[in-house]
Amino acid sequence: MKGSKVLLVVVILATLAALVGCAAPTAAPATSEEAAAPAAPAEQAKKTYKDLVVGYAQLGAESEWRTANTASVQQAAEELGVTLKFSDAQQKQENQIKAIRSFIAQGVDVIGVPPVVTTGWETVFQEAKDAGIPIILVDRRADVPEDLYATYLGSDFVEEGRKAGNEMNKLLPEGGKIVELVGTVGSAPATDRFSGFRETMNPNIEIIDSQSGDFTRAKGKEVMEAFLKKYGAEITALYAHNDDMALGAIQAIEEFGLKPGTDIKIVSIDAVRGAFQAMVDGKLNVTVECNPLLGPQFYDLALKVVNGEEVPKWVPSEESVYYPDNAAEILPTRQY
Ligand code: GZL
Repeated sequence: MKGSKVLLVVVILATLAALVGCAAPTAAPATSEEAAAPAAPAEQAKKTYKDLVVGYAQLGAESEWRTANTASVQQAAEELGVTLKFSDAQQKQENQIKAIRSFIAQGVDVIGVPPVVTTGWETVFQEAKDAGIPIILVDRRADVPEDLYATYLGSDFVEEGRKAGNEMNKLLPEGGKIVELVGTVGSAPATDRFSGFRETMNPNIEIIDSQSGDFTRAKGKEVMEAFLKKYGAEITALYAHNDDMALGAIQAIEEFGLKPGTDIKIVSIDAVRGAFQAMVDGKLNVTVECNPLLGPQFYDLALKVVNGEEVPKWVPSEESVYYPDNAAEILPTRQY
């Protein structure tokens, strides 16, 4: 009897336990892996400017435009509290590539680069991608697959060339023979300004010579001296791919004994302060703006890219065209 009573008590207790939830768990016990798995990570904390680390592989210091671009990038970093690692490649691609590799090794969040020429970037951009560091093309484009850079912030150089061609047509309604100072060979601005100009230039204008002045004042003067020696007063106008080369050419034209802006009309690009002063002095006839003040826009894009936000593949700069008639009034307002 006793045994049966004990059994009855056990059955009653087991039933009670089940009813008050003390029952053995129905789910299978956690495996060691599941038990060790960390909680789902909270949403990755978004970076702010203050904890953003940026590498900028500047191409050089060849022109007033580049100086202004560097100042804009450095000043905006300071104002925003961004940690900027900056390098100057003295217009040598191998130095820009070294700088990018150094930024990768330092583990920056994002790299900005104005490629000195359009080719030769695929390997190092792939290294950055493999390291999970986005590349932002600033100022100049590179001929690489679109998955190797996050976005391009810069001008439409072909449109700048078209504008310059239209301005040359206005200066030479009867046509004429012109010479051309080309920018750095192989660079996006030189290639595009070359082709854009030829899209709009009137057929009564003949380009009798075209040489590279590498975007510098010194080289622009040197090449213009050679043009003047060869063609002299046959030259009715000059198309310069940037103001620095135009300012060098102006010196050469004066030393040759001709009047820049009158005997030889000049169309240039950038709209730096030196160009406005030359227009005030009657030595330059027009300058097509190319905006170097890209610092604030660059960091805005950098933060968005690092935080995984969508950005357009190309963010074009807003630009205008300037003439002598109001150059004196505008000059004091120019930031570069
Ligand atoms: C254009 C820039 C060019 C300028 C030159 O965006 O890359 O390089 O026109 C500069 O003055 O040297």
